[in-house]
Amino acid sequence: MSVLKYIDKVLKQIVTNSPGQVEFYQATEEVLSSLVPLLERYDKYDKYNILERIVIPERTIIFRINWLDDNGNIQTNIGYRVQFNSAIGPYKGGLRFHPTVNLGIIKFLGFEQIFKNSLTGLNIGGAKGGSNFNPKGKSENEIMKFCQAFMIELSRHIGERRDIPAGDIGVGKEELGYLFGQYKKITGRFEGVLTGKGLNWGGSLARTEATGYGSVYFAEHILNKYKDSLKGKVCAVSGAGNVAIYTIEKLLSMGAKPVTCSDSGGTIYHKKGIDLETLKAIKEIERKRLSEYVKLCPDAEYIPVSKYPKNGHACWQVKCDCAFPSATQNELSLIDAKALVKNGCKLVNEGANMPTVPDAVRYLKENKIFFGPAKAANAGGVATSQLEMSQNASMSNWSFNEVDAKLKKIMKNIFDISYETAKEYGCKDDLLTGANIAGFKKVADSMIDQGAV
Ligand code: NDP
Ligand code: 2IT
Repeated sequence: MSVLKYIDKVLKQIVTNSPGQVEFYQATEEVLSSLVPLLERYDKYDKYNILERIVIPERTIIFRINWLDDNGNIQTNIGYRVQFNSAIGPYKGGLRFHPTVNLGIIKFLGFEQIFKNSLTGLNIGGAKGGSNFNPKGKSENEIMKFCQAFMIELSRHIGERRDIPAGDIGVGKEELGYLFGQYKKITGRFEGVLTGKGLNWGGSLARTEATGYGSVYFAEHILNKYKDSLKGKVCAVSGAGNVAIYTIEKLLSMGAKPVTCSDSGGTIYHKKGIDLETLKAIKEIERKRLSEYVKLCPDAEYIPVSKYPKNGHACWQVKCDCAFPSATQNELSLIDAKALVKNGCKLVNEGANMPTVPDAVRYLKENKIFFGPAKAANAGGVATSQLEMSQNASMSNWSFNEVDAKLKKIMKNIFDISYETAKEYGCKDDLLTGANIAGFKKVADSMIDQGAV
């Protein structure tokens, strides 16, 4: 069978076997279609049927979560943990709490995580989990009750050598604290079963900053390769959560000027540069809406979602040199890509998972815009999670600078392997293809080594 027919057959099987999982189709199509040069060079992946095997999770756990709200009413949510692939290490990946969460979203994230984790060069397998629970508007007590109920079931499936969840959208320090406390209560074990933990109870310095910092390090490597740098660059950033805040922090420290950020209500455009302290105060301390920003910085502009262009996002309509989508999937559309190109943007670096729609990725490529693909660009978070696991296993604590130095080295290695692999397979400068091939090859070869399990 020709390579293209093989890929097409597997993509059709996915649609048949996983009805309605559109984000999962999008993620698998992107990865599988980029593997053509690899599959043409080696027939072993076809011989051992790797494509058909790698798109099916090793285990999918779906469970009911019942918890009592502040009025004593029973609330119900759905919980997921997709343990996708353990060929190169224990399952590893975050938990997302957001009302839009469904099986297709968790599977797309888990699938991406396999290759991202492989690219870090560390021994971690791929997984993702979460719930359709909406933390917005819930009291602290309700969030704790939900996390405890979620962990009652999840605790049966995880462990420091088995599956190590972490945060993602809607899951930060507080949620991880409640989850960890409940795991310890149920199992009686104080172990590195979660990452992103509080610093007093086994967390690693620099894990909070790692995804955003790593994303900026990756963008700098791209620009350096072409004799440029972030210094003095005007940057559009979306999101106002963990990844966006620490992307903005690092951009500022590298002499760039981030001018936008956003939440689900709207976008801030601050032409003279985002005020990091104000952003942190609103989002990390007071946990309020981003619209508050203009009260404290009246020279900034707030664009509510109702004023966004049709099928577009306000963050990508501004004049900028670099764009850092750092909120959620499919947040940068073809219309946005066109606006970015028109306004002179030279680089799109994905801090979020799969933020750029496929048409927009194609358009950016046709227009020779540098592109940092999510799997590579945002891998600093999970890589630093593994550094947290290392510290937990050896009962040691590394300094911020030690962890940051390791993170920098890992991001450099990820850039190099993505760049070199693209070149080796005849797709020079196409970091998306390079990252996909490099990430896939290590996992697929390991699956072959380990036989039909
Ligand atoms: P947070 O929950 O800290 O922040 C998410 C931000 O994105 C918020 O500002 C939120 O706005 C906004 N957002 C989320 N969903 C939507 C939506 N549907 N529409 C508009 N805005 C939305 O999450 P993180 O910063 O941790 O995650 C951001 C992205 O980065 C995600 O794609 C995640 O998968 C990815 N990522 C995260 C890593 C990590 O270590 N945390 C590692 C690698 C990737 P609002 O508050 O209004 O909902
Ligand atoms: O998408 C991601 O890489 C994360 N949410 C972080 C996962 C982790 O295990 O740190």
